[in-house]
Amino acid sequence: MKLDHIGIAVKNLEEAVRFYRDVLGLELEGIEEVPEENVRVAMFRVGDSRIELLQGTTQDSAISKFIEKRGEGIHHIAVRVNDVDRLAEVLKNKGATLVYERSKLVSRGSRKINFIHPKSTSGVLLELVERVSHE
Ligand code: CMX
Repeated sequence: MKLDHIGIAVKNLEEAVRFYRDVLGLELEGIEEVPEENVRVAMFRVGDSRIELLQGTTQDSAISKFIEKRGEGIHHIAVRVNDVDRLAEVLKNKGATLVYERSKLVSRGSRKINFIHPKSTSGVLLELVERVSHE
């Protein structure tokens, strides 16, 4: 596993981008909407890893609910894996609670994701990300 990114829940993406890009000086890779997860995200490169800012686009989005309960802040840590479905099966067999029964294909098919519930990980939502190659 490699650290893919750290996800930060924000109320206002544009405002947060101004801080991370213009004040901190991080390189903005892009801003995109991820409708499968009801979020808009901004991705910044930090060395070999990234920081992802997420704003919910609906009231029932996981990000909106998180901010309502806990305020802005670190929402998840994402690790890159080779085969998210196979790993999810292995982890389930070892007693971990996965959030999705099946992984989700997001960002126009470029990423397959699933999450390990914070109750399995001592309180941290852990995202598993497989980068899908279309070669
Ligand atoms: N980190 C740590 N703990 C969290 C958490 C988070 N992100 N979200 C919820 N929790 C905790 C709550 O504090 C609560 O703890 P207590 O029981 O001790 O109070 C417990 O988990 C249950 O909280 P909840 O508000 O009832 O939350 P839900 O069970 O409704 O939802 C979760 C939690 C993880 C299943 C939901 O957020 C989810 O489905 N997440 C996966 C999808 C997602 O996060 N998408 C956004 C990111 C998309 C992307 O990266 O592209």
